[in-house]
Amino acid sequence: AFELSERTLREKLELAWPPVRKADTHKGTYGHVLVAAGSRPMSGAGLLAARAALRSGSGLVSWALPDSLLPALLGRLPEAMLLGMPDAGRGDWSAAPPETLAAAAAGKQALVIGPGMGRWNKDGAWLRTLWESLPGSLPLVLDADALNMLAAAEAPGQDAGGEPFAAWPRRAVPVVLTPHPGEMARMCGLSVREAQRDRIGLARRYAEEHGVIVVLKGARTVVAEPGGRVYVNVTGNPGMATGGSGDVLAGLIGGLLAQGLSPVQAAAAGVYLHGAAGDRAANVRPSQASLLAGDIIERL
Ligand code: NPW
Ligand code: AMP
Ligand code: MG
Repeated sequence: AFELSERTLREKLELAWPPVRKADTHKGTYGHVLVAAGSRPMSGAGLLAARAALRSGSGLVSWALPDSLLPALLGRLPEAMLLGMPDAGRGDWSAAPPETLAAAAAGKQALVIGPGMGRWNKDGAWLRTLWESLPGSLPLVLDADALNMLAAAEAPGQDAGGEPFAAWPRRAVPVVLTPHPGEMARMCGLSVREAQRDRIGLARRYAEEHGVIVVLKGARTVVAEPGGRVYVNVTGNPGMATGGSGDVLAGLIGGLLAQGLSPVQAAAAGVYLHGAAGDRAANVRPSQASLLAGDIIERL
């Protein structure tokens, strides 16, 4: 496994680093990311993901959220555009057809799905329908409740088109999955203990078998790509063990994808930057405990 450093980003991942903006560019140059996130009790997850996508440098950010939450959120993130999804007044995603979200993704360069969405879909069929409705060339980040839908599709007796995730049609651009160990355990039918035993091996096998980029989070986050290459992150600190940190990472990776980074470049650069920003936010050891997820965004 390669240690994730700026040198690795440049030399192994062939990323122009540090990123530099050319003078003759405009917001259209830097991509438009759609963030599908948040529900009534977890609208903050959507705010964090969309704000992190903006801080990543993407040109435009749209945030799709349940329609009845819109009035309360107007003005909370003026830089983002809000897209209300049908919600029958419930403030959740249970009445939002996946086809409606797919239509909203037209013309976007990346889509982030999952932070704070909630767990209304018990068999993964919602995500499977979305999967079929989106162009295969659209880069995706699946996080949090989108990963729970993948896990649900795997569970015996469930039905997401009758197939486990490994049998879903491959996309032209590999998807980025960002599980924490609890989500990884659910996706693999393991206990958290088992999932943590061989993090590099598990992430590598999952990436290979499913043709996806796996970001297995936690202290020393592992990034694995199909073909066997693995990167281990060295930035970050336990101050980041706080609600919303992962929602920030998902938005950040989505924003990097929208700017044209490849899935593995966006995942690796996102993980590295997220940890480095978390280190700046914690700054000195005693203040780690007070770190908020929003502080990570402000240090990007
Ligand atoms: P345990 O029991 O704590 O040791 P869930 P969630 C395990 C949204 N949020 N190492 C953990 O283990 C998210 O986006 C909204 C080892 C437990 O078993 C989701 O939509 C916020 N184990 C939703 O909430 C802020 C680890 O995983 C399980 C681990 C639910 O997401 C908060 C817990 O995971 C949140 O982001 C590790 N490093 N990390 C908002 N402000 O709106 C986790 N586990 O049940 O998937 O719950 O991660 O809170
Ligand atoms: P989530 O559980 O989805 O909110 O994601 C938590 C985020 O914080 C991930 O990016 C983790 O890698 C990061 N994180 C959590 N705990 C630690 C830790 N002890 N050291 C470094 N990073 C951490
Ligand atoms: Mg999370």
